[in-house]
Amino acid sequence: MEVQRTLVLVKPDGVQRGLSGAILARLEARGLKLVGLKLLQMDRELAARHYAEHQGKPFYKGLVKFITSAPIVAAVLEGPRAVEAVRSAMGKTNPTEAAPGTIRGDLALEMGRNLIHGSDSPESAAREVALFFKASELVAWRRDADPWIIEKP
Ligand code: IDP
Ligand code: MG
Repeated sequence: MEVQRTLVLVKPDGVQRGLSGAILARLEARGLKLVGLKLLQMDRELAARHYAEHQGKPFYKGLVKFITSAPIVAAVLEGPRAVEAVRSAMGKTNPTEAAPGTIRGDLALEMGRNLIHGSDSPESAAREVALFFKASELVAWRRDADPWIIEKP
């Protein structure tokens, strides 16, 4: 199984609502391994680079205003097919369409307040991880529980 790294952001609504720990706990409990973690407030430049694919869309200005409005928690998670594992745990972009049991489906109501970002492909993940973390801030570590989570660690 392909081991991947993916970028997760607990967005400003998640931090302001005190849900950073609850959101990360769900991903950790699933078996994903933390290899990077920080609290920061995004500036407009970082927001523009992170959301470059959405520039020009009707929701773009509001999205940048929102994502820069308060601190976020940035995390890099590692595991087999981590990109897809995080995306499925997040649920659909529009929380009212996100399945119960997903982070958005359980904890959010609106598209513009959907709590979490997760990279949508391994290529996006590589680009996005590099936006938020220096190589020296990522920690490669051996987790003792790995054989109980991953068949061939
Ligand atoms: P994703 O976060 O599920 O990957 P994207 O389509 O990449 O969804 O959109 C990025 C973010 O932009 C969404 O998470 C959401 O916060 C916001 N967004 C996307 N579409 C809309 C919209 O139609 N209205 C308001 N906000 C939107
Ligand atoms: Mg996206």
